[in-house]
Amino acid sequence: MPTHATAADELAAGLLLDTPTISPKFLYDALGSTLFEAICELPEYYPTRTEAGIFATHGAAMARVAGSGTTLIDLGAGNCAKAASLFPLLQPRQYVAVDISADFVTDALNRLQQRFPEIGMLALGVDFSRQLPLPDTVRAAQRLFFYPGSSIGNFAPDEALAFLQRVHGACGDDGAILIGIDLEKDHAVLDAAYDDALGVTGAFNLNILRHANALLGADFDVRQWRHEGFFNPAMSRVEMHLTARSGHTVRWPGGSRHFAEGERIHTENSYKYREADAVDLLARAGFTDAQVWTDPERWFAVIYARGAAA
Ligand code: AVJ
Repeated sequence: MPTHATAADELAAGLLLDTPTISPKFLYDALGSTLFEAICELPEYYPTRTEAGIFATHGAAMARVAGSGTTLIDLGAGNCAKAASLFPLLQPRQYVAVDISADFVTDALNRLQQRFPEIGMLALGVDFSRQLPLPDTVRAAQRLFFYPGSSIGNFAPDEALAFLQRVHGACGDDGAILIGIDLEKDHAVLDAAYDDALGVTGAFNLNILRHANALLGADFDVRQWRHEGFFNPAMSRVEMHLTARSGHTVRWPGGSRHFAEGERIHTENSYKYREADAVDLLARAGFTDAQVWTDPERWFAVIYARGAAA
């Protein structure tokens, strides 16, 4: 997408593809972000609590290899809670919260600054999935890029590599990455995590249509659509789709599309890695000396890797 394309242009272009598509970034309007927080509370959605368990068990070991006084750069900081829970162990010198929505982050950061007055704090509102422009106010020394939650899973593997190469480029000689990556596992566990009994993930997925209505002026009727979320083993990814319950036409200013009964809109991929493939991906991006921490079931990995050999 050219950078001047508006959200409306991007949505319309996606809906007119042979495989109609809406980017997962449109899942996160205000309601969508709240629904995602609810997903993280579901018994079926293991990633958030499994990763939190790994930080709780191995956070001190991570802090030892990272060293104190880092420039902690949080990619997709949101409410800054994950990074903040590591402050007492990591003792960063500066905390840089990067998120698409600068407003949201700024509020969270102001509250955090009261609790940790000794840490320099900076909020940056950028879509870092496209580029990673860091202003001079971000310290160059000891950069530690923090990318938890398996957000990397939304990228296809080639995009993930390009993204990690960009992060590596911003690392300098003494920089590093601390990344959370969801691992391949029993398919039934994956299916349940993305198609939960309460239907919260379904509501989260369907809400993308309300967001598209708001941004594009489309007339999606949520009741005409059904959620699907399942693991695709051939692609090693969970896919989310919305499936038309009956044939109908969706209209928006300047366009329309007819959907046949059963036709799908692809809304998300969430790639799952084998531990060795995750380490290999980091190595191909230029990182070295990877250290991996996992949970007892090996469902999720937190990996620390250096920008250059120590
Ligand atoms: C925020 C992209 C890591 O892929 O598990 C949760 C989003 N989608 N349930 C994920 C999501 C459906 C989540 N990420």
